[in-house]
Amino acid sequence: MRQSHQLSLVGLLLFSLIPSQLCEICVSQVSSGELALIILALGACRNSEENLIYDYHLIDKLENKFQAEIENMEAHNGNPLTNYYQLSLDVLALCLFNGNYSTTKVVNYFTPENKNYYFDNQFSVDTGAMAVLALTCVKRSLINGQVKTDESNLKNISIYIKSLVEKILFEKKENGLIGNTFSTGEAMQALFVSSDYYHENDWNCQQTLNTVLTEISQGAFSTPTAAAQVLPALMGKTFLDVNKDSSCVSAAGNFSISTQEPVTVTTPGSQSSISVNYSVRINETYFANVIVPKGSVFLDVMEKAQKMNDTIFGFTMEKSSWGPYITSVQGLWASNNDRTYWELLSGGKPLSQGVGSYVVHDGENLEVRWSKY
Ligand code: B12
Repeated sequence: MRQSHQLSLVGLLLFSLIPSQLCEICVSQVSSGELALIILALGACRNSEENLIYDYHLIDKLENKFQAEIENMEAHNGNPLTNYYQLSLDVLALCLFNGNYSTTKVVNYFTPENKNYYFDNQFSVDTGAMAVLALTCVKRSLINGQVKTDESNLKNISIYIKSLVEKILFEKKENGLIGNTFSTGEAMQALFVSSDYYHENDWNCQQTLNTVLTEISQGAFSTPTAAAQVLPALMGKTFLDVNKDSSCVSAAGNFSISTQEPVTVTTPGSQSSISVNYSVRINETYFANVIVPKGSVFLDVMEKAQKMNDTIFGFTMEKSSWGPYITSVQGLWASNNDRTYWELLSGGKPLSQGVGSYVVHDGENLEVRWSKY
């Protein structure tokens, strides 16, 4: 057979395999939490898209991924493949879409003292909030009798929710934010579903909402993921509403906020370049003074330093829903099994934005530090 014929036959074969194979490949590459989010998104609208969950057996696949997370914890000192935010998304999606999960395992792994709720000894409000949503779903299924279990599991789940809600409320700031700007929307969702566990006076919802709206108008939620995470709370909705009968269009209501992107004004004669101090800290610290155009982000500084000295400032990153995530510097790779990562700091303080969004300032001391969480 001539080579061109062979090629077209191979092409035809590949083409006929593509839809199902491609989906298999995609699903095997995503993390457990990404798959859970896909299921939640597909299930949010009562239309044909919802069938994809069942046509492609996404629930079975999520059950396997959740199991892999648990096995990794057993093999690696209690550290999941990803993190507890994603394990909570897994339990939430399995619970909402009638997947199989063991209530006893949930009770064993989601104790509020578990180290995975903390990063560097700091309670992660985002993680705690997602766990409250997952545990509330499990609790409701137990009460409705959809899932059978013994009384002690139900009692423990209630105790966990109460304790996590206390920890979330403990992170409430004077201006009403809970944790930081980006965790507040998820904390609000957790507080919406757990009002039996705190007193009315413990949380001023209106104050929190007003501060979030102010932050929105200042452009804090311009990243699509940040906007997606805060939107349900602004609509008074939670992830537990995802499988309720509602058409997505009517849920949009008449909600409107105008946002203003921060404008950078360049007056004639103003500086067009700035100088920043950049350092990489492992055991010792490596310094560089870097000149970048005004308005540059942290990533521009890292790229410039890398050009100056690839051995010392060389780095890798991967795309994520929040933008570029730094995975290695000087060939030293972050690892979930060891709980290590590359922390971003300015003036010695951790940043609350990533390298792709954080705009650097003249004279600033920027640092990427090899850290444990
Ligand atoms: C778990 C987590 C981490 C873990 C990630 C490793 C792990 N074990 O999974 C650790 C503790 C290492 C971490 C580090 C950081 N994080 Co973090 N993290 C989270 C958390 C709680 C869940 C992320 C997740 O799994 N999402 C679900 C999956 C399905 O989505 P995903 O996009 O595939 O998830 C991946 C990325 O989100 C990535 N990632 C995690 N954090 C960050 C931060 C940024 C800026 C980027 C680009 C990517 C990224 O890791 C996830 C797993 O692979 C979120 C909370 C939230 N509300 O989203 C905060 C969150 C995303 N992190 C945040 C921040 C600021 C950081 C740091 C920049 C902190 C710092 N000063 O160093 C660093 C990242 C630095 C870097 N190397 O680029 C902010 C981002 C806010 C923003 N506007 O950009 C969030 C929203 C927390 C918050 N409320 O402030 N983080």
